[in-house]
Amino acid sequence: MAALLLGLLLFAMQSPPIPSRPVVDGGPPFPPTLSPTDNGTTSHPNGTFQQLPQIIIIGVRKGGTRALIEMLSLHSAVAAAQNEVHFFDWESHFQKGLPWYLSQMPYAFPNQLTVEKTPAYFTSSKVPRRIHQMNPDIKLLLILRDPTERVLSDYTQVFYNRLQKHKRYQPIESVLVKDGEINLGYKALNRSLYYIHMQNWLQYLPMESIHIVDGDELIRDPFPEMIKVERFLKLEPQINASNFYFNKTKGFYCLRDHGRERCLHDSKGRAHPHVAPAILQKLYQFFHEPNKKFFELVGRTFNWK
Ligand SMILES: *[C@@H]1O[C@H](CO)[C@@H](O)[C@H](O)[C@H]1NC(C)=O
Ligand SMILES: *[C@@H]1O[C@H](CO)[C@@H](O)[C@H](O)[C@H]1NC(C)=O
Ligand SMILES: *[C@@H]1O[C@H](CO)[C@@H](O)[C@H](O)[C@H]1NC(C)=O
Ligand SMILES: *[C@@H]1O[C@H](CO)[C@@H](O)[C@H](O)[C@H]1NC(C)=O
Ligand SMILES: CC(=O)N[C@H]1CO[C@H](CO)[C@@H](O)[C@@H]1O
Repeated sequence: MAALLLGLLLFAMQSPPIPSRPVVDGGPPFPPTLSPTDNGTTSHPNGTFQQLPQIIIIGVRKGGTRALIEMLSLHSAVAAAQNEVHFFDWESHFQKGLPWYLSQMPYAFPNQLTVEKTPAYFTSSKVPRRIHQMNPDIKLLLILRDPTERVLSDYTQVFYNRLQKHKRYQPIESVLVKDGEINLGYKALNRSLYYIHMQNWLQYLPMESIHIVDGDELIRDPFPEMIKVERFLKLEPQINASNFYFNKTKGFYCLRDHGRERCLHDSKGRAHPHVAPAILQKLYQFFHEPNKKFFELVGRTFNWK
């Protein structure tokens, strides 16, 4: 009973999502917020309760968000939502308001932080203002990979999805290049223009609230990247090297959690399509300037080609 009451008390303390500060640009009003009597879905006799996330993994698509949330879940003070919630980017979800968002959250113990991941948030222009409005002190994790690699992964995912549904698909070269030039209309290309999206986030949230995880490093050697994540989130150091082991068949790391071993879904390690070296070269060149702008914006460089 004490645990239940504590849970409710903590919920009451953490729930006010109504920003005390004025909205930055006076956008449309926020949909229905939580009322103090709204306890229905928030507590459970086993001492757990639902809370709005204190941490959101905002992207990027194909950056390694699934790996990141799985690795973060190794920490006992983290409760992670299973599915991608798409609250801030899908209008039909957003209009249901924060009570609905809350109902999508995992049951957490009072000492746990809640995290959800929706990779589409990073590139959706409406999302930064909405997240800031819910909680200006939110902590964001953004996992990025080499923009060219990311485009190829993005294409590969769409390609397999269409293949499965027996739909037509275009060869990669014809979506990447139009009339001999890089095709700016290709959406996957835009998603890799990180600085454009980052500028939008930084209008609403300070860099101190956003930790960038190096997705290429996380794949190569997850442990050091996860130490940085723990530190950023001010979590007690708990994740350790024995939580990871290299699977030679797969060619990447799998997780060991209290003796339980698990690897990510096979789609996560798919080979990319072959791209003509000349086009690949063009792509690397194309991202050179945008990458530089991104490094300046975030005050940090990445080992991208
Ligand atoms: C507590 O109850 C919730 C709601 O039924 C359930 O989802 C969760 O798994 C339970 N947690 C534990 C640790 O028993
Ligand atoms: C890329 O996306 C951003 C944000 O959605 C948009 O403002 C911009 O016009 C797009 N650029 C191109 C070249 O499509
Ligand atoms: C690493 O963490 C696991 C729990 O996830 C624990 O059982 C183990 O003792 C830890 N190992 C070291 C070397 O701290
Ligand atoms: C390593 O990966 C292979 C291929 O996906 C899989 O069959 C096997 O179970 C994995 N082994 C371990 C110990 O994770
Ligand atoms: C523990 C607690 O206060 N539960 C209340 C939550 O709200 C419903 C009505 O909406 C009450 O019936 C519960 O007693």
